[in-house]
Amino acid sequence: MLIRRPSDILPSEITPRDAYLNRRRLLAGAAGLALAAGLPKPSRAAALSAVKSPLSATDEKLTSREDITTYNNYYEFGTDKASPAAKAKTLKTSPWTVKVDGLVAKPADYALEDILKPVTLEERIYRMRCVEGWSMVIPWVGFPLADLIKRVEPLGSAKYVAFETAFRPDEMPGTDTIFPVLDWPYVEGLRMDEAMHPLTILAVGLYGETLPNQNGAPIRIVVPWKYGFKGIKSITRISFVEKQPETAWNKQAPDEYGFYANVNPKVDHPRWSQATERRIGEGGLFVKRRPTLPFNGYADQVAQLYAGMDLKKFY
Ligand SMILES: Nc1nc2c(c(=O)[nH]1)N[C@H]1C(S)=C(S)[C@@H](COP(=O)(O)O)O[C@H]1N2
Ligand SMILES: [Mo]
Repeated sequence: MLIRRPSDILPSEITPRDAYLNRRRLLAGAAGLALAAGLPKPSRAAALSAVKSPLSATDEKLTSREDITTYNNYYEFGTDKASPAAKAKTLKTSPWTVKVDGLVAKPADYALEDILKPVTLEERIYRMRCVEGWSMVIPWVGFPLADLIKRVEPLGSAKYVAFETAFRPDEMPGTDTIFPVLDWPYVEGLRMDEAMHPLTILAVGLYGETLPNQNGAPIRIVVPWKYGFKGIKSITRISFVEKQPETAWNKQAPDEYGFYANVNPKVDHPRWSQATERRIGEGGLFVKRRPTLPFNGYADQVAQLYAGMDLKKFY
């Protein structure tokens, strides 16, 4: 996206957030009227109440809601950036259960409502960096993954957490192809200490509302110091395991995508540099790329997790 599209210039970029949310409420009212008039009901997000987290990166301008929800990677709905927004509506996100299994004292199929019941939702504004070289600043709504992990009581033998996305060809047109792009279901994993880190969250919303399907509704991982592909969407299974689990991108191209996927400007992707990034929404041909920061700017909080590891080897 080298040329600034007119849709990049949105009220959300030029009005304070409260005014923006009020405008959305007015629009929601208008949708109600449309319903009363017998028009089809647009599928819409629900408001979430969340407390502001001190772990937010608050110094940077938020990426617009429009960009966050229309420039996506969600290969189950196609490989181009616009496909998920156009196609992900078919995913049925309610009812939703997450299977928790493996080396854990309380394995079960947990209904999403039960996962969320005891949780205090937080707004976490995070810098996000995709391995492709673009970045965004996203106001997520979620809660620490550690909260859920503690509740299900992993055994001492559990060293990693493995995640799986729903695999429903009927609802996911990008998976129903002759030559699969990825080996479905999409899978990811974290080392236990990464999963327990306070910055690692399960996100259920953004911009104060439930997640749009294209962003991984109803529940997805967000790990802000790692490349975006670790942020697995629409999770249906969380397994506690002893050995390092397989990950979707590592299986697809092991030389290009490692298990760790820590944002590292010094380790280039085999086909391009990782030294800089383009902030989505900062359009125009002549806008300078930003330098990419080690651990995406979260080094103070997370670098000690990797003390003594050769991060060129464990990329
Ligand atoms: N199930 C699933 N999860 C996924 C992906 C995907 O294709 N399928 N893409 C990943 C990649 S490469 C990125 S950059 C982020 C993008 O998240 P966003 O669209 O909410 O910004 O989702 C990640 N999670
Ligand atoms: Mo990505």
